[in-house]
Amino acid sequence: MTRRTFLAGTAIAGGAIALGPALWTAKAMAAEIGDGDHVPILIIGSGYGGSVAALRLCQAGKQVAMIEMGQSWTTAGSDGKIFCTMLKPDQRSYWFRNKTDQPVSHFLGVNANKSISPRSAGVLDSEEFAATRIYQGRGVGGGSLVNGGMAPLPKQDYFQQVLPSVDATTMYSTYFPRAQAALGVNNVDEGWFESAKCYKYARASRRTAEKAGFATTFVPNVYDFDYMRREQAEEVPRSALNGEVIYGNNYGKRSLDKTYLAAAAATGRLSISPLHEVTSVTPAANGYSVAITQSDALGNTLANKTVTAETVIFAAGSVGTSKLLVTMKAQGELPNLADAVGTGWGNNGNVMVARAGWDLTGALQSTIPCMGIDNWADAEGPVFAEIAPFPTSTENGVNLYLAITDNPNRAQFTYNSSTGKVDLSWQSSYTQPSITAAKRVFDAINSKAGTIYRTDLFGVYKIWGDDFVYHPLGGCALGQATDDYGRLHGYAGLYVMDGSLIPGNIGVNPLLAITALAERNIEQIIATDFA
Ligand code: FAE
Repeated sequence: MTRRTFLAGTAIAGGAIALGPALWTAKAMAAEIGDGDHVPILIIGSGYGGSVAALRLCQAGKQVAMIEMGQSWTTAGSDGKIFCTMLKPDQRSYWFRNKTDQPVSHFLGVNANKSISPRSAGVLDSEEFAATRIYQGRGVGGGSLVNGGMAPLPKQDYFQQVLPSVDATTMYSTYFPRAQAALGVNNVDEGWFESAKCYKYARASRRTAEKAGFATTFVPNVYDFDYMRREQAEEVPRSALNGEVIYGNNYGKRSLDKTYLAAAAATGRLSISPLHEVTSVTPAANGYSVAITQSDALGNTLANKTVTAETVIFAAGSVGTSKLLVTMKAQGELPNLADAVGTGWGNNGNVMVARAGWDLTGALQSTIPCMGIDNWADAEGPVFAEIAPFPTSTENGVNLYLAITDNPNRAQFTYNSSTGKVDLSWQSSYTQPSITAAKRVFDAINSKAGTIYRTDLFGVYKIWGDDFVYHPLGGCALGQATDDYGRLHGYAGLYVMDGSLIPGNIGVNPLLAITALAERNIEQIIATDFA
């Protein structure tokens, strides 16, 4: 067994992290769906919502077929690694692009994007809409493959405000702890953090934030902090300390393929079909007819398949699920879907910004953030700002932040019959409330620290990274487009189970909330609809 397959074998049993062979997952992927198949349960997408549903249904004795448009990410490239680094992006990095589309697109005002070839099914998609780009993971494991792994608990009163029909007390006593255990959420050793070379950047940002009177907080993560400690001690191959994250981590990260999906596959009841994209779902005599296109990694169509399923769970993410459902409704395939389908989309108030500090931030930076500035209690502009790395492997003095704000603006997905695509009504000006709130924090920090905003990272003379999103949420809000557990109105057997259920904002990085909400919903659905 190679190191990678060993690491890939981290699995969960009854909530606790255990180790097991990755062969389980590999076997699940070998049993891909065939044209004409009839399956009891089909799940579209293998991110957080889909993986939770798959595990709990498999554990309840159900046979589950999971369909994923991205790759399985189990085969090493010519460099012996599954994923490429951020400093040396190649065809594994982006979803069908000739050039990288980095969130931090410039350095010293010069466009830092690089050519990549051939165009292929890379792990990170930056999907373009009229006024924003939405970053999403593509592959078995969805966003867990590319994200920073930050897993903070939402503030309970804000959670209750966003999802009033959900009993927050039970969420915080039962489903959040269940999700944390199953995801392998852990905390950085605070003593180690204080002297860790790789977190010099976080300590520098903490110092300036605290000088300006802002509180900072450690943020839990799914990356194995003990592994990171050993990376720094040069005992194990480096990942977070080798510029790996948004194009995948080769080691250390407990992505879904190593947790929920490995455990689901271990039941023997899960099949996963990678590089299969669902294009339509329509009612049929024995449930729903699902059209699927199978492609190779270069995008060539290998097969068009039609299968039937008694139950279909949409877990294609906020964008993927919304796109499918608004298209099916507009084309008259699922006409009885609620009018709320496609509405209420938000960007979790995301905006990025950087300061040119005086403090050294370190040549060695962990790509995995572990600290945030918490100014959420500011009624005039709540902000939770992740202290982000900027790992260029040289000292660059950049203090980078991803601010999450309480932006009230919402957009709608609509099917455009002339292009055959789905549009999103988000406008550039909608990000202004996020900038205004973030300025309250970073103007104060700059003023106290005698520093300035960097204007060279998001374009030429551009301060705010305000035209892209890491945290798409909503489009199929719980209690509006669905009932209070994700059942789609108008169609028995159709469910939604992903970030599209959360209407636009959750106040912190969303992976834990998406996972816990899915745990809550699938438990109820199994108890009532599959009894
Ligand atoms: P998601 O994980 O996106 O999974 C949906 C899956 O469905 C994907 O694998 C798609 O490829 C697949 N799919 C879509 N359409 C189809 C189709 N038609 N047919 C078949 N498959 C399809 O959905 N969140 C945090 O909480 N902490 C972080 O530190 C963090 N960092 C991030 C960094 C980056 C660069 C990015 C892009 C995101 C980050 N996020 C973070 C956001 C987080 O990953 C995201 O909210 C969740 O992954 C969303 O989970 P879902 O289950 O909704």
